[in-house]
Amino acid sequence: MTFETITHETNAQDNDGVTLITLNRPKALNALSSVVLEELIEAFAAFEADDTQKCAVLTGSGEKAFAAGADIKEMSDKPAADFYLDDFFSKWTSHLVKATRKPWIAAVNGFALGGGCELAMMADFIIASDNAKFGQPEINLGVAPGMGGSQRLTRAIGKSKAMEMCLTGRMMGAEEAERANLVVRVVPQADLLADALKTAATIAGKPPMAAIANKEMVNAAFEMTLEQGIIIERRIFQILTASEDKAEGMAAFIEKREGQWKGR
Ligand code: DAK
Repeated sequence: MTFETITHETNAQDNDGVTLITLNRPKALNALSSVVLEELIEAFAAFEADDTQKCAVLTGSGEKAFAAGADIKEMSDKPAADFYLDDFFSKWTSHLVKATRKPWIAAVNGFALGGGCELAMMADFIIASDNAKFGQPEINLGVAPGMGGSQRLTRAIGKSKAMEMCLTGRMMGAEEAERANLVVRVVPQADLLADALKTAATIAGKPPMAAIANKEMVNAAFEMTLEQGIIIERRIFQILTASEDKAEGMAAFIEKREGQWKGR
């Protein structure tokens, strides 16, 4: 697929079922304009619809930024009524997250600020380069997070740190982000994409329906009580026991061979 502000590549390495989506406005530090928004939604819809693609990686082009936030130049003279009437950012906060049930990873290479941090947190998990910097600096512009940052950051790193970051606008470096559980791990910048693609390929090699189910279960932990979440987990587990991949997976284990997945 061809886009203006992002690139979209299926089977990023060796027909591996991994889609690579790259924010591609490096001169503007991959700022998230409304065109980027529309194109990302389209790219994620294509990923979801393509049965050959099992896991995606989202990253930023250039060495400086994953995304330095929503496009300030585009927003600067937009009337408040338009923000309200267009329900600005609703497409990001609800649409994009629900656009795919398949797993996807954010590979954060440099600044992930404002909407960039919020976009990364929409991923199933984040792998960061050693120069990554996360922040919600919207307060410096007289606004506040508008794509879920106050909620997802708080759930990820706890109230104290999230509150301090939102109120001061300070950036958090990669090591601190790992200590705070915002990211899975930190790798040298030169290794980031390879690490993320390899991780995605590992996931893409798992039984696809079980991957979707595992994602759904973990996400349920953020939406419901422990008791409700445990019921959801048990029900999904029980459904998976009826799948062809469960029969294949257990047979493959007993026969000491690799499983051949059908995704059903
Ligand atoms: N938007 C547009 N352009 C950006 C940008 C952004 N967010 N960030 C950087 N750029 C552009 C710069 O303008 C510059 O372009 P030229 O001047 O060369 O044309 C180019 O990228 C390189 O940036 P710098 O020259 O500034 O590079 P430095 O290395 O000196 O600094 C920086 C890097 C990341 C520290 C700095 O660029 C920076 O502070 N950027 C802004 C970071 C930021 O504030 N992000 C949050 C954006 S606000 C809501 C409405 C709005 C929002 C929320 C809710 N509601 C209605 C509900 C706000 C959301 C946001 O994300």
